[in-house]
Amino acid sequence: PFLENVIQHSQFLSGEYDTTFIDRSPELFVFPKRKDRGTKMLSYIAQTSINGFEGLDKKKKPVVNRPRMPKVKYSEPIPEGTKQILDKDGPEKLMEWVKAQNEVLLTDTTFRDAHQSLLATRLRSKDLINIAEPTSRLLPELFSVEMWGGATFDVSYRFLKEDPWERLLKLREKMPNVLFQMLLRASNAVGYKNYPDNLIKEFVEKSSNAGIDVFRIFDSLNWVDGMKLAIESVRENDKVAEAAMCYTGDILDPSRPKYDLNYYKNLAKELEAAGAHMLGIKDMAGLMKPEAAYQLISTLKESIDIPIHLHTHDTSGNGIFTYARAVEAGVDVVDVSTGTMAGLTSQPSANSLYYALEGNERKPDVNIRSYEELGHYWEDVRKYYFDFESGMMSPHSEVYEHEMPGGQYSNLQQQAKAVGLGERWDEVKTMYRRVNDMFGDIVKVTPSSKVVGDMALYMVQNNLTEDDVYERGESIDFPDSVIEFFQGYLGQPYQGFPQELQRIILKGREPITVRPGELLEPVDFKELRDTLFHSLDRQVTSFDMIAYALYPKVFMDYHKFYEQYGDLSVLDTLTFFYGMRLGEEIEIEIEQGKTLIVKLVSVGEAQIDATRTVYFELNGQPREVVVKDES
Ligand code: 3PY
Ligand code: ZN
Repeated sequence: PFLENVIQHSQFLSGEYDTTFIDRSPELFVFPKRKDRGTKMLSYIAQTSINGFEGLDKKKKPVVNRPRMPKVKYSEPIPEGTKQILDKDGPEKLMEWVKAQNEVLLTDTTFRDAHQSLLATRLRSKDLINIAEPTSRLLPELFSVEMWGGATFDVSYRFLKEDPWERLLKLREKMPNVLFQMLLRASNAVGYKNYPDNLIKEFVEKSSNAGIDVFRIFDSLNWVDGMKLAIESVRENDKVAEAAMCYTGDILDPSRPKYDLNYYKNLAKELEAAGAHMLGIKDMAGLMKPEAAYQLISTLKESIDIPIHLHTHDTSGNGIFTYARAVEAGVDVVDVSTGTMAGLTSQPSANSLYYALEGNERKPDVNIRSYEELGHYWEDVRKYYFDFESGMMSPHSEVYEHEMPGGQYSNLQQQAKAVGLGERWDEVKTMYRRVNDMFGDIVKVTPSSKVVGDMALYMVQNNLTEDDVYERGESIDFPDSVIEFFQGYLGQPYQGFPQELQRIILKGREPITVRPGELLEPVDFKELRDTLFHSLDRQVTSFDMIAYALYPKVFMDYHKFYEQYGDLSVLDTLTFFYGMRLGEEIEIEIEQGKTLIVKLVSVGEAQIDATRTVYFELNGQPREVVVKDES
């Protein structure tokens, strides 16, 4: 293609070119990509069939039936929903509408937090997109669907080799009626550290344009100064700013006075004054006991005017009871998940809440049959992801002791196993709480929860006690995340850092007390576009630029993978994770109306250089791929 391009160029043909020709005509040197999607796909399948999927133990491909699909009349128009209210009347009017509803409204988290908390965030776009339109037709009464943000963004690139922006655009197309909600870690965006202000603004603007309506904004230390920029950016885009306070401690426990009812009341007022359209209460670990929910929501209802949206995790098994009491106290919206993706570290079940509120005038206005039918789909799809289940089998009331967020539990457990502490997991959980107390009892949610987790692992691994840290701290190399936290790079904790420990950990480094965003250089998007244009060798989108600015290595690794194997989002989930069985035939719709039929015919013996030839049929034609057997 290169020669074709250049040779046909009239100037080239006329022989009048000089050495500046390339500089003046760069468009000729952007080569159209070869359309060898079949070959790339076969290489991926061969590689995965022989060597397994990175991070998963290699095992036989499970046999799972096709997921049951709900019956839906596709010929009818999609019913209107909350999205139409926002688009027509704006966020303030939408909030008035919310307050005027008598029934408690629901946010469905199945597309985000449920799988982040149960299945290590591994749900692939394909399995979400397949059920998007049925969901929008069957549950048009939802307040919102939480389907983006939190860990889904980087896990998409890092592990699933998918573009999260494409997920958002495709879901939006299929679900035009219900508000789309995302979790935004304020100045940490969808990452694990503070980013420059102009990157946060750009992220909010582009995600608004791509389809996000409600931004749940939280700071991992409940530091309002760290949230204002994100709140303002959302307001500038005429979207809903749901500023959230993270619930930690126990307002019912007089021995834990740091985070008492007054603390939350003042924080809620501050967030309202900072421009929140709606108050989120983010109970990320599921610590809010039923009576605490009643007292907190009742107090807030008297203290602020904006609607209140409650989020919890069902780890303790008390989630429905907590919601029932919150409903009694007047909460406006609660977060639930489809029954078959609910419970344990996920959200409480929508179905259970519906029945729990039978006879109550605030029972949610949803069609329970719809929820049951959608639940069949999820029950079946969940089987694809069995290897990512955390192994938690029953409610864990010990969450009230360790206070670990639902989304962190299985993650930290994996990290513990990876450093050889699998057998000492109970000790890690206990240490997590002890570290929290050493740190002055802090809010623990991404990324502050990661700092506590890193320190707990480090202390267990090195058999350190609190006394060791205070007595021998000068000679201890603390984890980087812990040092950065005590430097103030995640912001300022409520009532400050414990000074003695800060001194020991920083070893002479100066902590900052201002907003980290004030000190960070703005991202130079123009320069970034040029850099990316040269390394991607294709048009650069704003989405690529944001992703690269957030995590350069993760994005470039994703890009390299894409170049090597093509668009894998079209592959079915079991083949993506496990490859193919001998003799198996699959269909891959690589674009609408264009399907590859792939059969795995046989696998050759390993050669001296450990390579094997994998024999396929691609649309009936024999094809071979050589891969190295890494076993
Ligand atoms: C996230 O930030 O990903 C969370 O879900 C925190 O609870
Ligand atoms: Zn959550």
